[in-house]
Amino acid sequence: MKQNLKDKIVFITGASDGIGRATALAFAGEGARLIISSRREDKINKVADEIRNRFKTDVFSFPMDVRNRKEVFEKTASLPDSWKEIDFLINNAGLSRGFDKIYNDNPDGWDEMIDTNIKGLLNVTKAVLPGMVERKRGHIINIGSIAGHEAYPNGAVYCSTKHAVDAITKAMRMDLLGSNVKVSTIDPGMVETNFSNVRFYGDTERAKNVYKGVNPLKAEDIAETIVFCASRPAHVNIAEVVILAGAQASATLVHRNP
Ligand code: 8X3
Repeated sequence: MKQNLKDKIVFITGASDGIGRATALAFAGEGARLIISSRREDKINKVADEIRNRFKTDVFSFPMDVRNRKEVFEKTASLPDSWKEIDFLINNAGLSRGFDKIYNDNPDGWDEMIDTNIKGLLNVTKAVLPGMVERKRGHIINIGSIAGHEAYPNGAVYCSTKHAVDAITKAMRMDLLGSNVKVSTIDPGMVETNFSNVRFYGDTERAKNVYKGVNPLKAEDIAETIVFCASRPAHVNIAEVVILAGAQASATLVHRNP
């Protein structure tokens, strides 16, 4: 039987747009109470206002850079008491920077990806997970990628960060065995969000071409899957979901209509 998500506390990082925002809206639709963060204060507060207006649910929003461990620990420790008992952590904050052969690639982008996708995910997990273990309940849902299952040209570092998410998810599940805390990973393929724009440093033309002739996944498709995983009954853990666009057979094999 489906687990009721009403009044559950759900913490989503990187929630100002894309998959994070869509996921926040989807949980709000289930009556959950939301903690949402992203780097930009104005953007995250706007999403919080939208949720309050549309769903009349409780939202607590704040700016947080997952790369900054001190900030992550301080902000999560200073959550008001009524928000402290987090039921679900959606480790969504992540990005891709640069798309080039490894010998031409910009190492600054490597730092951004490793610091956000791997260390950022670990920082937030370290801040939230001990409480879940103590309370003997909770569920962490990591956002991985098809790039965590395959490597592809021009994506060495991005793919390596998502392979890391896959390994962290698997090892966490082992560490948490018997703790009553679940760990899952949702691994999307081609989703049309701001992702490619960020990857190509704001080259919108190049970003648009990624989805040309394809009907890509929408952020809402991923959000729906995350809510499905979160709402399984206690005895069910969906360990891993790989979701591709209908016109996709692998990260790089995509059928395009002319
Ligand atoms: C995003 C999917 O295939 O662009 O994580 O790496 S892909």
